[in-house]
Amino acid sequence: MIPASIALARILKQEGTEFLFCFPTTEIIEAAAIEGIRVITCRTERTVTHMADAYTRVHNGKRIGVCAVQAGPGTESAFVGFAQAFADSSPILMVTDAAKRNRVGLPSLSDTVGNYRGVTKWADTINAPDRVASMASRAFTKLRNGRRRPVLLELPGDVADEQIDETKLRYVPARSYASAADGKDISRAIELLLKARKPMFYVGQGVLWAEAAPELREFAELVNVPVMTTNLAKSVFPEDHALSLGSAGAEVTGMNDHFLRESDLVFCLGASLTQSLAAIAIPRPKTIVHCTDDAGDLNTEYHLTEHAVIGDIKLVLRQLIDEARERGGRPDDGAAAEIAKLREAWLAQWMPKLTSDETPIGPYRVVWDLMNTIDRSRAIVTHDSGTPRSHLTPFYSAPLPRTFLGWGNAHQLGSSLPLIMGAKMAAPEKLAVAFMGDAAFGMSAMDLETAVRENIPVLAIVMNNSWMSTYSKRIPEATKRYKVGYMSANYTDVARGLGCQAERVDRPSEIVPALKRAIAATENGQPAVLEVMSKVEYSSSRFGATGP
Ligand SMILES: Cc1ncc(C[n+]2csc(CCOP(=O)(O)OP(=O)(O)O)c2C)c(N)n1
Ligand SMILES: [Mg+2]
Repeated sequence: MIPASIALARILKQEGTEFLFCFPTTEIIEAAAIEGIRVITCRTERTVTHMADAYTRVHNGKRIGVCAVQAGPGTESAFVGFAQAFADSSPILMVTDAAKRNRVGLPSLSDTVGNYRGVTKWADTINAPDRVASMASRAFTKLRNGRRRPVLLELPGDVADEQIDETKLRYVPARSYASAADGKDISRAIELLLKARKPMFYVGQGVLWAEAAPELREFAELVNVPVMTTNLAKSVFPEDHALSLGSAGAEVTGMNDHFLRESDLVFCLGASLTQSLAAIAIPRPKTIVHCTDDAGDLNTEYHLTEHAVIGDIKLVLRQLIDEARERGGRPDDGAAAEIAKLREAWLAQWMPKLTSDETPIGPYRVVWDLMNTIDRSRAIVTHDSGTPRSHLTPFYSAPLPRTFLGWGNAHQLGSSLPLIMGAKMAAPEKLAVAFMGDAAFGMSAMDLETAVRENIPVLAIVMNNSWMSTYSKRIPEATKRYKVGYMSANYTDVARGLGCQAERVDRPSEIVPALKRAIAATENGQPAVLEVMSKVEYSSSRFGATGP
């Protein structure tokens, strides 16, 4: 006989759980430790959920990030991370406790399941020990199939302690299933593509989750169509490829702006077409072909979608390739040459900022130096909210899938540090970099201590402009009278106090050497912080016609 909590921990192991991201306490923490799952304690529940989120993303959902916090204060504090994982469609699992059976429904207790309904695909209570296996199976089936979204399971303390017969505990890990599309829909999609005057691909993160980057590339090259990705999908198509238009969220590359305006057909692959800071709106009128695995995405942001293809995007891409090849592909209409010219003109316009020697240091110079110093094919780089996202995402060129972590339909300030920590847990061999502002740092920096304690050697680049520059223009009176948005500290001292290697740089010439020392520290197992004394930089690569 074994307690129900041990049974659940064994099931988690069968589902491939290596780590339990947690803040004490709830019964599954002790059970997981007994069963040999490494338990990682963070400083806040928000970090717990963000780490699980990025861990899942980097594994493309093949391994699920699992977290555990206490019901009540813990689940209320973890809500932030769930809201973000839900908005970005990232499947994570939370296991928490709940009221004992003889106290269910009392008004003093928080209704976790009720509160989490809006940020989970499924939230429920394991209310009897013999339901552990069936409810865990249902949870992992939902996490691995259909729309990817978080799940919460409550394991109340009294249920957790009840004994079950382990010989009767049979568990088969949940797998995912994929269906191809209707052949008629594929034919029509290719017909529209082949007769378009100037088509473009609008690629969403579904292609990343389906691990369909090779098929995407094959299709783009076969039909000679330029490829735009959303920020969430950034890195799924090599951004140094001749057909790459780069990414487009709130900020847009010059190439994307041009094609979004000029194209007659926007052919969407693995995108929900949600408009947000992480995914740009499509200017209308325009013909839209929408390939998604979720029919619920259709005619949501855009009504009058011309045509849709419903199916798993990896299988759909293969069907599209076969159909297009049968029809002889699509001739080269000079798209690559046009993109090259547009890229050159756009970069020429930004090069003075990207290579600026000014002080305080301009953020674009940091982006440029970072890009040209690190081995981007062996890194994962992510941005925070605010102007760091604006400065980094359009210009950073990501060469391989998941070398960049775009996020942010809910764009929680301060997420980049816990996200990059979770990413590093999933891919310890990669250099893991978060690019963040000073206000963002204030929201999550205490978890650098977690990074030090748990040996998660990430690098945080903190742009210290002593300001929430994002909003300073919108609150001039509040700023003048009450200094709203102004904040100042020595973050290098803070980071050193938490056990990191840390340096503050004032001059542009110091960036690269300091970056190299920080990277060396991470390679020796120590988390690092590079604090850049930076100017407030308002300009960003936004365009009226295609901006949010
Ligand atoms: C939790 C949360 N609260 C508020 C916001 C709104 N917000 C977005 S950016 C920002 C200020 C960012 O300041 P900082 O990190 O210093 O970056 P900067 O814009 O100065 O480069 C705020 C308050 C948010 N995204 N998340
Ligand atoms: Mg700032």
